[in-house]
Amino acid sequence: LPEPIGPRAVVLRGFALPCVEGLLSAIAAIEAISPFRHMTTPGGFTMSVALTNCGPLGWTTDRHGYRYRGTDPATGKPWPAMPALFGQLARDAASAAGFEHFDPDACLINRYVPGARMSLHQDKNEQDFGAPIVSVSLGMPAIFLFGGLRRSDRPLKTPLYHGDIAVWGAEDRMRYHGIMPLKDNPHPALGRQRINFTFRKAG
Ligand code: MD3
Ligand code: FE
Repeated sequence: LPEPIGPRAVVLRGFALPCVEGLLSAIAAIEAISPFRHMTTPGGFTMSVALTNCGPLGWTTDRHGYRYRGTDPATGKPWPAMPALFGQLARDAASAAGFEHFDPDACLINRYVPGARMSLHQDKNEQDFGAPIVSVSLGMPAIFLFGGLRRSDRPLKTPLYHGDIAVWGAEDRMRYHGIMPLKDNPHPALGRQRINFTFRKAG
């Protein structure tokens, strides 16, 4: 049952559970080509979250700024292809949230360990703000911060558990959002990590 957290933002509890094994083996194949790494922000900070990407475009950050690229700066090669299972799951989740024909060209994969966090930000490096964003959570639970259109708007807090999928679009697309520092609650299958992947239409 979709849990609305905004006019066009929902959490689909457990939506990814039937395909967790397939998702984990796909991530193992992706990280063998493009390993998780800690990128540097334009402000010179090293992110506590480690990331990689799959699909035609991958989100990156360095001293020069945030941007999507067709190649992995660490390897110089294209990002690994987006597995068919990923594309299908993203489309099915978007459709369940009322966004038909979602066709992502980017999948950012974030890995959190205890203490890692993501401070409040907007996702605005994509070309197409008309498309929704679909986010899949695996492993340790996290507290998601869901704010407003201004950084100063007090955020709502909602937990994201193993297997949950969140979908955001339309008037909720530009909301500030973030993840509270992860508590150390080891997950039975994934241990001391949380993996989140977000599907976007970036190009
Ligand atoms: C709400 N990741 O990578 S996913 C990110 O759990 C990011 O790793 C978080 O924010 C994570 O940019 C949160 C949920 C999410 C993604 C995009 C959104 C929520 C969003 C865009 C607009 C509003
Ligand atoms: Fe974000």
